Amino acid sequence: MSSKKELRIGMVGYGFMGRTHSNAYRRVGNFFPELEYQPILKAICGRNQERTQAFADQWGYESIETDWKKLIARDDIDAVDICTPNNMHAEIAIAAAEAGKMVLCEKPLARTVAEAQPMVDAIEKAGVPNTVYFNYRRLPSVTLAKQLIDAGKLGRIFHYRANFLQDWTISPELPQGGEGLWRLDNAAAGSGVTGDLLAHCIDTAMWLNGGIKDVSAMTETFIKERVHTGTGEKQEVTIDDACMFHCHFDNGSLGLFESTRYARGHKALYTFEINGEHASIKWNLHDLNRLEYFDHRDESQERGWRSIHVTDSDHPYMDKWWVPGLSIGYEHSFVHQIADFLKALGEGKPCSPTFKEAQETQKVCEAVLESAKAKSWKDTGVNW
Ligand code: SOE
Repeated sequence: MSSKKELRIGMVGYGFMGRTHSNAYRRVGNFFPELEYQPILKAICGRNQERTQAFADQWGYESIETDWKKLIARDDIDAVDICTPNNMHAEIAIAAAEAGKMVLCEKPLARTVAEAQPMVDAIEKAGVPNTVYFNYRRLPSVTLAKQLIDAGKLGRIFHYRANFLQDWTISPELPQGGEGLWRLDNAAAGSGVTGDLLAHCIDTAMWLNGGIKDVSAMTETFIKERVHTGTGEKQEVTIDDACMFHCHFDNGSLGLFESTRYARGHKALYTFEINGEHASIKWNLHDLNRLEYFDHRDESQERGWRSIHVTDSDHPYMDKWWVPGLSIGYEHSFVHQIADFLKALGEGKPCSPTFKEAQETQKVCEAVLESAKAKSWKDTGVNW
């Protein structure tokens, strides 16, 4: 019999994100044995009974629900994990918080700032532990970048550059809406690449380099009409297929961000580069165990970009995994997020990014979309 405290999870949604979160809950206890809490996969909730049961069998959930309200009403659920399309985040999160459940929500927090605000209010009123899955922060290479910046290695920061490039929506035959393709439907997603991909870049950027003050953006929708899976009819596409913006950070540095689903050849190329007075950092998701570092203070003849393989036991999180030199992957960022959530829970501390912090990212996304529409600079109102 384990001496650990149980954290009984009820998850809503079993798509791609349902798998990443479920995997993390299953792995975390094996690799972070010191944690006071052990997640228990109590229930998975989805509308289709057969497929929900199949998911439960595959991932080891004890039971299923087909109505999320019933899941939230259950006494044997401590934490609700939301993996649904974005348009359902608010209703579920608010109801879960009001029922006194902890809430872990997939990004982006909501479709708009207005939709996210009552979520933040409900969470704060209920005082329940919460977090939003901006998982890339938890890759050891990205956390190492944070440590180097916080230690002052870069000195004053001048530039922050980030891209998130994909190519999966180029075909005009691809419908919008429905399972898997709700990301193309503005009613379900709230936006296109801005909420789906740039939200990641913005979260990482503000975590590493502080608040974003104002933005100037442009967006494009390359395919103007697509068949909607719901109606079977061709309908206007209102998501942003591509978005570029530049910005000022509170610390005076300049930011440049680009995201698109039309960069042929790129599946999920998230990159960032930060240029400081003394040093620069480069990172890319396709080589996620590495961090590139250039330090101008090195001896001039030996000066150059170092490629740090972030797999040593003194690198962030890496003492938990294999032996030095052996890599980890994308899924580990989710394991680390759950580990950090459980650690914070044990210590009675918040786990960043909280709903309140994710609302700041939402504000930047909204300012970006408004700026593109108005063709003018917009203040974000961010308080980082
Ligand atoms: C979209 O293709 C997507 O799956 C995003 O929704 C995720 O947040 C991102 O991490 C990878 O790409």
